Amino acid sequence: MALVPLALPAAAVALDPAWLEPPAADALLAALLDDVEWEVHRIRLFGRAVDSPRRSCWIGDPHASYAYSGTRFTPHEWPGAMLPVRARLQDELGIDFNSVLANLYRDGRDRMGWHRDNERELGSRPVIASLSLGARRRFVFRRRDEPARKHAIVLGHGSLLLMAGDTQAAYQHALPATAKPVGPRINLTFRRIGPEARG
Ligand SMILES: [Mn+2]
Repeated sequence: MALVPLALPAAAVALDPAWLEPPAADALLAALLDDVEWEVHRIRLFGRAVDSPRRSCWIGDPHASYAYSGTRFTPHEWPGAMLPVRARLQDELGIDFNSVLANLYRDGRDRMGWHRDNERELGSRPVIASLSLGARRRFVFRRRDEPARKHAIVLGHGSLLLMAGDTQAAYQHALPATAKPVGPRINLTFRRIGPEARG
């Protein structure tokens, strides 16, 4: 398969529904369920700190630290199972991703509300490569200047979603809860943290 651009005006989004073959995706999902230290992150919502409604882990090179709701996070070490994915992304996209926010949606109740991936360390036009493993879930975009119009896609096992250009500037995204009985989903969002965040 290959990355196919989505028709989202003012954004740069592309999807490869089968970036990883099912056996490779199965193996990576099983490894990461075991190997990642899944934590509850505190996030800011309307100015208040609340528990994020999913499990997460911040992973990256030692210098790729990250300020988040006033706290500076030192990244966890790369699990071995992620290294071939990082190398392949570098090879195919020419981007040296130095960090990953890994997210675990344990079942259909875990979710993420409307937000943008717009932390200052990412720069103004970040490239984010998002690999999905496990349960198929709906992922929704809405334009910030036209929030009533939503664009939903389905992110399945082994799919790769690329968000670049003005996607974060122009759109919010969300992963809604679902009442369907679904198993766990892991989402690896590869990012490049800029030098302004180092130190
Ligand atoms: Mn996000």
